[in-house]
Amino acid sequence: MTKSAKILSLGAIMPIVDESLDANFTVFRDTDMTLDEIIAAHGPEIRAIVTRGRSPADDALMARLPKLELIANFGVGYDSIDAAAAAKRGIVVTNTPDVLNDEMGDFTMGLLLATVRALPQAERHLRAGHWLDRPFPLGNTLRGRSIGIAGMGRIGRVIAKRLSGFDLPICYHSRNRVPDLAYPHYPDLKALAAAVDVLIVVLPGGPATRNIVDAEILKALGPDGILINVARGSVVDETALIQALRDKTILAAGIDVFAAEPHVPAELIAMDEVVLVPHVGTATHHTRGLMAKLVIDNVMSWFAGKGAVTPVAETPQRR
Ligand code: 8YV
Repeated sequence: MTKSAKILSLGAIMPIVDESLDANFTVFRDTDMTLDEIIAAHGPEIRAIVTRGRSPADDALMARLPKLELIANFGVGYDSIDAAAAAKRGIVVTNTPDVLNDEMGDFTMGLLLATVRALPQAERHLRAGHWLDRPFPLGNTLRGRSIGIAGMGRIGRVIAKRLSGFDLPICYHSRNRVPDLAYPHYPDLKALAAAVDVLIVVLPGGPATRNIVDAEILKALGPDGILINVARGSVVDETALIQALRDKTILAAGIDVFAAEPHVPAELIAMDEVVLVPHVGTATHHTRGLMAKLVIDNVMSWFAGKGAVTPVAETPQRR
């Protein structure tokens, strides 16, 4: 173990991660001093970045850290990290896959049901005392709907498994058909949107999927359509979504992730037919604890000379 290794920590992650890193390494945090100050004083010696993905770990940052070997991301989605640039520089990127799949499956069912059955709105009705005057109006149902999942990776599969208990037709979009999945596959996202009336988005973020759910996809989803986004805010064109909700091009939306978190467009906040939650898909003690452990395991294993535990596909090598 290289106890003296210097690590840059980007964003507040979890106390357990901080404690573990502090016990084993020299850690500089952008929550204590500015990134420029850290790099000016220690840039040439920093060997790892630990990040929660709020600020970019791009090629420009990597270029300023000549000894960088490892970028450990707290989260399965690593769209804030330029993994291709890391690969070119021989830097290994790790994420936290699998440990959050079930949590995301549970959460997505919750957001779906909350949105379709207007549970937050019903609760607001009760809390405001309106029940004393009038019943909560009849609303939408999941019955008779078909569900499309955009993105059939590890989380998509768990979502499909959960949904299979709902007795509704399921189909999915992904670049390639998943060989062991019997659900109808749509290589074209627009065709999937046109075929279903609930679209659950679980695609990875990044340039390849930026605004992929645009006005055209929402139009294809149609006036009875419900959009659920548990992926990344960048995947949905927020302006188009606001317009589609206003024009009743789609019926409703349940959104966990936003383009400029923690900022949420005022137009969405003003709309009663959307359910908005603050990127809480994995936000439980249980799952965030597992994610934290995996981040620590990656860093410890790396500096013990045993390689990364969960390197991402772009950087499979173990230096
Ligand atoms: C976390 C996530 O909210 O895993 C992901 O990709 O988006 C979430 O689990 C996030 O990584 C923590 O900042």
